[in-house]
Amino acid sequence: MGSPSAPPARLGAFFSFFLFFLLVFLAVPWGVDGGYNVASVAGSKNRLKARLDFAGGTAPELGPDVERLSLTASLETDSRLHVRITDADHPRWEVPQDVIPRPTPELSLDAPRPGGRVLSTATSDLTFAIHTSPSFRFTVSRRSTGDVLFDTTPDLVFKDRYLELTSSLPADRASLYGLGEHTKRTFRLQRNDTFTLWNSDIAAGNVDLNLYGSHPFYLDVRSAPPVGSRRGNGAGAAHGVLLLNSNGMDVIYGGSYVTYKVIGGVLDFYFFAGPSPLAVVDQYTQLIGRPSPMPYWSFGFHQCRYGYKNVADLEGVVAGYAKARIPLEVMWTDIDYMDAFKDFTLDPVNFPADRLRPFVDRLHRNGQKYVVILDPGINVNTTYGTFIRATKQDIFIKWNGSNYLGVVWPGNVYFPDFLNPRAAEFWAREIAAFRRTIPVDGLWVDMNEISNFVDPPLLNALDDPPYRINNSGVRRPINNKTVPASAVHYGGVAEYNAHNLYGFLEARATHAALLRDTGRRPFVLSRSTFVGSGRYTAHWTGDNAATWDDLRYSINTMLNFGLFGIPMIGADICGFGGNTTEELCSRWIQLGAFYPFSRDHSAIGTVRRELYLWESVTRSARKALGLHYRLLPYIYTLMYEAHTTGAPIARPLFFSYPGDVETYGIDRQFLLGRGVLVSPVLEPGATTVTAYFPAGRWFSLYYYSLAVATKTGKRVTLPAPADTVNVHVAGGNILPLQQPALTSWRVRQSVFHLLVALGDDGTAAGDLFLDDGESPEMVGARSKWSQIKFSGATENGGGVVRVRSHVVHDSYAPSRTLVIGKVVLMGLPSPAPPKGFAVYVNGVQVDANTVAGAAAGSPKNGALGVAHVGGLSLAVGQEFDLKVVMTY
Ligand code: MIG
Repeated sequence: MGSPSAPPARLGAFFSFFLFFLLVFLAVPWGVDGGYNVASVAGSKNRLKARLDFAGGTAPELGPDVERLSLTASLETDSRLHVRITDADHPRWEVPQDVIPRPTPELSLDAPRPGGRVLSTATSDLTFAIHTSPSFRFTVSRRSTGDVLFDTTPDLVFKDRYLELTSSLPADRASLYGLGEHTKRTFRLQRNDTFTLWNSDIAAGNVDLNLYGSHPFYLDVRSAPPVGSRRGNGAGAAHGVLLLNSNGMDVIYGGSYVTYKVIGGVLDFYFFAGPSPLAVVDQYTQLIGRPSPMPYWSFGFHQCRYGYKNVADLEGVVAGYAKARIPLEVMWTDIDYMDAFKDFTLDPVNFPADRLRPFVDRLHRNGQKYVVILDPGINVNTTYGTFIRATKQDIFIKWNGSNYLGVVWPGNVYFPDFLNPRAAEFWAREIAAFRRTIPVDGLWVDMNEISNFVDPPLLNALDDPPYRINNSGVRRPINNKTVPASAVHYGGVAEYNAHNLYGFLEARATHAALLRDTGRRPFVLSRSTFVGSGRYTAHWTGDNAATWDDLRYSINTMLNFGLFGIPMIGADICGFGGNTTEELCSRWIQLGAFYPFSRDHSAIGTVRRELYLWESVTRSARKALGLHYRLLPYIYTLMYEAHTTGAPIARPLFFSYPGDVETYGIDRQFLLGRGVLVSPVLEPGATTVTAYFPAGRWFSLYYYSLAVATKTGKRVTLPAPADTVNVHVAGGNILPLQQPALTSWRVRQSVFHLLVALGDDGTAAGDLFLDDGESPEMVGARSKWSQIKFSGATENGGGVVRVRSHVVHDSYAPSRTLVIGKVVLMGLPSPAPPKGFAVYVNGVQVDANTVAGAAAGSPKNGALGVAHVGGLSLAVGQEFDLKVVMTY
């Protein structure tokens, strides 16, 4: 190679070789050189402790290096590895135990014994190893495949206000998701994506900026086993990585590496073994807390607007929905209802109690709900009761010796310090008192990043740390448009450390307040969130714009919050900012009807966008929401799954098809649960949609007919007329459905249908969870619920289909009076495939008794048969064995 006689091809090869190194050189994150040496290691097979000594050589402008570090690593469960690196000699800020309770390394490492530098047990798929050359670094590997999942570089930096750690990634095999909150153009991370985490009131219409919440968690799916891997096909193995840290940070994803640059706290990593994506979120939410159950009604459709003028305006909107026969479950009111934007007050002219209260009572009589907004800032005003009580309780955030004075909608405000237990108590009392006047069903907590209309001055070093995170994309000071980092919370905690926790803490206090006052399951919607917020709150994506781009990006954010353990998530339907158009709004409700949290909302001064305002939008809304309401029992069952296992309600395709690498980049479609695929139109002027269908059979949920059958997965262009969104169910699933109605309360009383979509193997399965939808706990000692498992299978080469129900739990009494009136069988095998065939139901038995009057109807021709078995009356809470005999 390189000899003078080398042919040009080899010269070319030489140059590509050279170019390769040049690229590698350019791709390596040249951060701050640092490093530590391993001074000692002690431990056992599943826990170890190491001491690291500073080896020298880092940027002095970022402050002095911490001389001695302490590392603890522990296999806390069979699927969770915890690695924590902190100052060996001085305590540092960490996410409080009270925020995320977790086993402390001290507790789990009582008696370290001398041992190796490796953690590995027979039952854990994760292994951990400390390496000492050229200096300290560590790796996390998957034992079953030998795949290295996390592989730190030796240039660890640990200063008081600057921590830096990089892990290499196999660029060709790793697909990463998560890290937020940011509006992203794609769901899968792109090389050179950077994520600044610093909660900020920045409109969601901006891509790639730090928004309202902080979630330093990613999920990594590896597409193929590493070269030379010890065991079979590792394709689709997923793991999760959390950096449990509430300080500001930049996370840089370079394709072949991920770098964390953090301005405080400790390096507290958790690794979740998966290997399925569902297992990762299960393991993740086991640590950070399971998603709170949401009331049944919150899965209905919500209408809001910033700028409703008065109670008559609200009444007109409710009437508009009723007249158009579009479901409306929840009416909302933004800050307009308040007297001069003061929390817990009513505008005496436009929203007086004697007008608003009867309005809310009427909603309630009609089975509808009412939610209002609260902002954290309490107006500084000595004639305002809430302010007087808060002042007496002394619960505000402090700064420079007195309450920190900010400016938000009401003018001058102080902010309750929700780290102070007295603040939560104050909040609960104000909410309870307000509910005596207006019995709201839920609360919406906005502006809790905290948003501030003024920029506080820089008081001390905390306000201007040596490393500037990329706040707002321009490295603007962390103090801008929020409470100063030098502000002080209860217990002397600096805002610098606790900033990202404020929304979490306010949502927690609001959740507790509602629970205490109502005794029912709270509904809280919070703009700002942190790791674990799903325990208390739903989330919406914030101030998007009425653009086709934002319509599309809403899927990415929705899927991300599913990973973050906040499955109740949606974007402002029809777009918040700017003027929407009829077509955009029509397509938006077609997608938004399938957001777990489905709310139309818009900004003051923009065109109104209630769904009944246009004929075409009305048609779309009726059709999409009609299907959504039929799916309510299925969706609510997904809430149960989310609450008990962390499974997102809206999921990326790879959650069900992790072995299909084609699904890894799909973010224009998503799944509800395991097998309902939503493929919305996301472009203007389109009358078709090109959608990817993973291997299997897919049936239209509108036509109950086979739409796509594929052995390998394929892209299909489907008609998408103006009023229609494509929604399909995968073979293998059984969906419990009810009848559409204008409120969920009416849906709940209607007859069930079971939709049995048989898979290629002739079987199907599905679940149903039922309770009253509003008891505080979904499952627990005091709650009553029913859980039923359905299974379907063909017998006799398709001549018989058996559908069985297995009652796992049945303490929710109405499940005995609710009945399944109809079973639809889809995917009946064809004896003569190319020609098509007709199928007739010949007899129906329940538990071996022939059912008189069970009518068989509408056989269909086609490659796979469909049969409707009506006239049934199968009690939901009782086991049955339904046998349908077919002739062809
Ligand atoms: O400064 O309450 O994201 O949904 O309509 C704006 C008025 C304050 C921001 C929220 C938006 C809400 C608006 N709020």
